[in-house]
Amino acid sequence: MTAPLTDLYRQFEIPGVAEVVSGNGGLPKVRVTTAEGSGEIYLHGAHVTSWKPAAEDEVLFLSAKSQWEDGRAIRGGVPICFPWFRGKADDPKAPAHGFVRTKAWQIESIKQAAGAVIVSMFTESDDNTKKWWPAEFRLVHRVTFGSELGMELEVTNTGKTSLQFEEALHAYFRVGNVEMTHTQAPDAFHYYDKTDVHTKHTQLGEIMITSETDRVYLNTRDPIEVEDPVLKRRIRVTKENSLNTVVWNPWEQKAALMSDLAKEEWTQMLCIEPSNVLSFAVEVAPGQQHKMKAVAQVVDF
Ligand code: TA6
Repeated sequence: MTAPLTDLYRQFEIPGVAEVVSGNGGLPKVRVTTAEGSGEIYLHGAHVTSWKPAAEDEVLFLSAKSQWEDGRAIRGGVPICFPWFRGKADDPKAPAHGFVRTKAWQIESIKQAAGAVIVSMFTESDDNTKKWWPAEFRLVHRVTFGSELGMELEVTNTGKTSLQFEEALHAYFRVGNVEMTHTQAPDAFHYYDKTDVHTKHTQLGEIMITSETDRVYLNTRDPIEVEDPVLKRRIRVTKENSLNTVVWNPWEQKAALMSDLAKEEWTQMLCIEPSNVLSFAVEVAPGQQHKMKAVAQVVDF
C-alpha cells in the first residue's frame, strides 16, 4: 500500500474536529474534539478507546499494557463482541467474543450533529469470516461523541437465510476503586454466575464488587448506574434493544493472569456490557436489520 492508511481516510476528516491519525501500534484511529467532549475510536475493531465529556475526566478504562495489533483485542475501551459471546459453543479454537474486535473495519462516514460528532464504521462478511461463521452480514458501529457517548451496533442480514447471533458492547468503565462502587440495576433480578459454574442466582439490592465478578443479568431493560465515591461521579448506561447486561471484574487473582493488564489496574475498571447473549441471542431474517444501542452519561453524584 503506497499511501499510509490514514491518507485513505483523509476525505472523511472534519478539520479541527475529527482527524484520522496514527495511534498506538501505528493503528489508525479517529480523534474527535468538540466543545461538548472528546473521544477516540480505532479502525481496529471499530473500538472506542476514549470518551471525555467536557469538564469531566476520562470515563473509559484503557490498560497501560494493552496490545495494539491485528488479531489481538485492545484491553479496555469498548470491545465489540460478535457474532458470539465468550467461547464459540461448537469450536474451542474460535476466537473469544467473536472475530470482529480483532480486525480492521472501514470508515463509512464522519458527521457533525448539533454539538456532537457521529463516527460510523463498518465491516462485512468475507471468506475469512466464513471460516468461522457461514453467514452473510454487514455490521455498522455508529458512535456519537459529545456530552454523552452513544454506541449503536447495526446488524444487517445480507444473506438468503436467517441468521442468529450474540452481541455485546463490552464497555470498560474507569473507576477510582472498584471495591467502593455501588451499581444499581433496577430490573436486574436474576443472573448466571460464571464464577459459580454458571448457576442462576437472584440479585438482592445493589451490585457490589467484593471478589471476582462475572455475571450475565437476564431480561434487563432499565438503565444501569455505577456510583463511584472515589472519583465522585455516577455513570449511567441506558440501553435500547438489549435484554442482557454483563457485569465483570476479574479481581486480583484472575487479573494477575492477564498479560495485558498492568498490576493493580483491576481496581480501576468495571465492565458494564449491554448485550444480547445466551437465550437472548438475536435472530434476523434475510434482508432485515437489528440495532442495539447504549448511551453512557456522567450524571451528578
Ligand atoms: O464479559 C466478561 C467476560 O466474558 C469474562 O468472562 C472475561 O473472559 C472477559 O469477558 C474478558 O474476555 P477477553 O476475551 O476480552 O479477555
